[in-house]
Parts: sequence; C-alpha cells; structure tokens
Amino acid sequence: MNEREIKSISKFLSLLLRHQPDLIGLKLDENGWADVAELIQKSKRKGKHFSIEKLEEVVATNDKKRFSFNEDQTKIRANQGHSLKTIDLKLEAIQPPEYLYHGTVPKFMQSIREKGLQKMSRQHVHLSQDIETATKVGSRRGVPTILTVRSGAMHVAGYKFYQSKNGVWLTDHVPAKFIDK
Ligand code: HQG
Repeated sequence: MNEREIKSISKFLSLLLRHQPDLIGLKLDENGWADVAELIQKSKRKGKHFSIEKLEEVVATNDKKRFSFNEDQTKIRANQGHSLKTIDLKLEAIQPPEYLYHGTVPKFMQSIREKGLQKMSRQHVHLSQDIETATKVGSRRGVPTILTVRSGAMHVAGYKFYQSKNGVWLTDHVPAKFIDK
C-alpha cells in the first residue's frame, strides 16, 4: 500500500474508533473494542474498502501506534484519544516521571494560565514524555509553545496519571500551579 492509502485508512479508523462509530453503525464494547469483521464489512458499505491484511499493515506501520488488535486479531481498538465518554480503556494509574511536557500554541496560553490544562473534547489531557514529541503535538496548530508539567509534584499531591499503550501520558486536569513555561 502506498503512504496515502495507509494514512487515509488510519484517519478513518481514528474517526470510527475514537469519536464516531455510529457513522457506519459500528458497535464498540465498553473498553473500546470493535469486531474486525464487522468493521471491514460496514466500512465497505460506506465505500471504504480494505482487507484484514491492509488493516494489519495500518496497525503495524502507524507512526504513533494508534491502534491495537486483541490476541487473536478478531478485535481492534484505538490506544488513546477518545472523545466518546462511555469508553473505559481500563488504564492503571502509575507513577509519572518528575516532568512531562505539553505542546500548545500561544493563543491558548491566557486560558491555560487561568484554568490549567483541560481535557477539552477528549477523555484526558495528553502529555508527552519528551520535549521533541510535545513540539510535534504543538506544531499541529502553529508555532508551538512547550509547557513543562511538574508531574512528580502532582503525583505526590494525589493526582492520577496513566500511560496509554503507545506511550502517551494521560491525566484528568493539570492545575495552573503545576505548569512551568
Ligand atoms: C488546549 C494527537 C485553552 C491544548 C496529538 C490543545 C496528541 C486549552 C487543545 C493528542 C486548555 C486540545 C492530543 C485551556 C488545554 N484553555 N486551551 N484551559 N487546556 N488546551 O487535540 O494535546 O494524532 O484535544 O493545549 O499528537 O493537542 O490524534 O489535545 O492544544 O498526542 O493520535 O486545547 O492528539 O494525537 O487539543 O493532542 P487536543 P492535544 P493523534
């Protein structure tokens, strides 16, 4: 498959598995899993044709490891990034590193200084392990501003942190007092 085709399928999967399974009448279970055969069949009805082999290639080559299969490859889900409120990925709270990073853009800064980092439309605030990754995340919206989150101090204060299967750090809210610019 060429890169364009892979990206197009990946974007379609993100839309279905994180945000709008209803678009094709797909069912996700409470942990976010969709049946692979059902996904392929219902996508086809909407004019999106891909085989199980193509799906495997998309999952394996995805730049951010956005999707996972279950053990016998009958189910697939997105590793993070959901806006669907009903999906519970059953992530376990773990100890974060001393600092995590968040890439944003200047126009959001006044609001972030007042309210801290909020999850906005997603289930969690997304944080990066390193500045390079945060820079990529921020660059999606313009010239990035990189914030340092004192995650170690937040952990001590009782805030919970989770790490998705593809390495993204997640938390519910970062109060402004734990953010260093
Ligand atoms: C901002 C992509 C105003 C926040 C990326 C961000 C990531 C506030 C935007 C993943 C705010 C939300 C997540 C506040 C936060 N006032 N703005 N109080 N608090 N914001 O897309 O972190 O390709 O939901 O700074 O690579 O940008 O989808 O979050 O700019 O890993 O796999 O509100 O999405 O991954 O935007 O990105 P998002 P994000 P995928």
